[in-house]
Amino acid sequence: MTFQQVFGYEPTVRYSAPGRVNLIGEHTDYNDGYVLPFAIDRRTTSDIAPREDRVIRVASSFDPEGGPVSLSLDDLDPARMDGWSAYVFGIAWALREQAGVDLSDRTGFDVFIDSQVPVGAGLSSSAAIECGVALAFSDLWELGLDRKSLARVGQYSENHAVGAPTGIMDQSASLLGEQDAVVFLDCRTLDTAVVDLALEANGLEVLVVDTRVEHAHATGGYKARRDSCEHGAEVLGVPALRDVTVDDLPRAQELLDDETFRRVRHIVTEDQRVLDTVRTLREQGPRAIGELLLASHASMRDDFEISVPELDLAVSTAVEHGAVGARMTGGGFGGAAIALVDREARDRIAAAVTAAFASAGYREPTVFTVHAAQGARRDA
Ligand code: GAF
Repeated sequence: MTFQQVFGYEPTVRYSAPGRVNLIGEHTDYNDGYVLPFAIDRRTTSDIAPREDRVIRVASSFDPEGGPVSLSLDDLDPARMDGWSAYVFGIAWALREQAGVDLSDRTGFDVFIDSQVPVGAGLSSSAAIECGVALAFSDLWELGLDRKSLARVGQYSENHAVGAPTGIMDQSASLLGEQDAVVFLDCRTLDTAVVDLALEANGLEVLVVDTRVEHAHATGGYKARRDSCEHGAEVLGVPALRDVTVDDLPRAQELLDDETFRRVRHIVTEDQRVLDTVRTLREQGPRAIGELLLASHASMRDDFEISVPELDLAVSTAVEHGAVGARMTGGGFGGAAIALVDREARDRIAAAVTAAFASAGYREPTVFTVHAAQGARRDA
């Protein structure tokens, strides 16, 4: 399906934004910590044409109902948004609520979304929609918002219109990503540095194993982890777990119950692993980060308890067959793992993971490579 087929005329602009893979730094974003994601070469496009009235109409290639769904700028309210269209309407609403944009004399748009980012795989298909739409609305309404402000708008929409209590990593990666580089983000200040990944020069690739175990962050475990972290910070008397260091952990263990302590230990050690990964990438290159990736996975499996057997199997099989390192990526409870592999070992490792899933009786995973790509942009 296309914009033309749904709306009966041609769009005037096309924007696109990528999904993301997080190299390391999981669940640290809402703890004011550090993350190291990159935007991937799988994008979501938004074909758009301005309208003369105040209506926004949205349709997508993945909507089984076919659409379009309409909402007037006069009726923007999360209570009136549901399903995937909330990712689009929510951006207009968040521009008003979070960024303070006056929408009272604006006109609407027809929007058609098409996604190459697999939905539910933990690769931020939601941020890819939000960020392309946020950049487009900001440009078309001539708001002049910078990309960090748009990331905050996207996160606000995700939190309050979609209802998922996520941090700011995914929107930042989708908006700030650059080719062949990772985005080192301090989630407290939103200071960023682009760090060279240099995979090609080192003969390496990133393999994604989508376990096809679907996760959802609007419910369940994600929020429970966030609550534990907030509880831990409160008992330790700090604004956020970012303010706890590895040296503080023995004292934290005395003050916290066992489960909260393990959640806290994951965040504190993961923040340190992000800093160590940035330093290692800069000083030694990507071949030297394998142990850090593995330690991150172990911490998510044992302390934060957000892995699933399929992710553990993907990681252990990739490493047994020669991956430099591997870990689950994203929020957990399903989704995808990444493996850093030699280019020539890629097909062998992918086949080994697929075979291990078959032997274990798991659903066949989808395995593919990703490259670090440019963030949201106008394409046409
Ligand atoms: C999801 C969230 F959207 C991010 O904000 C982040 O917390 C991540 O899970 C875990 O690192 O992708």
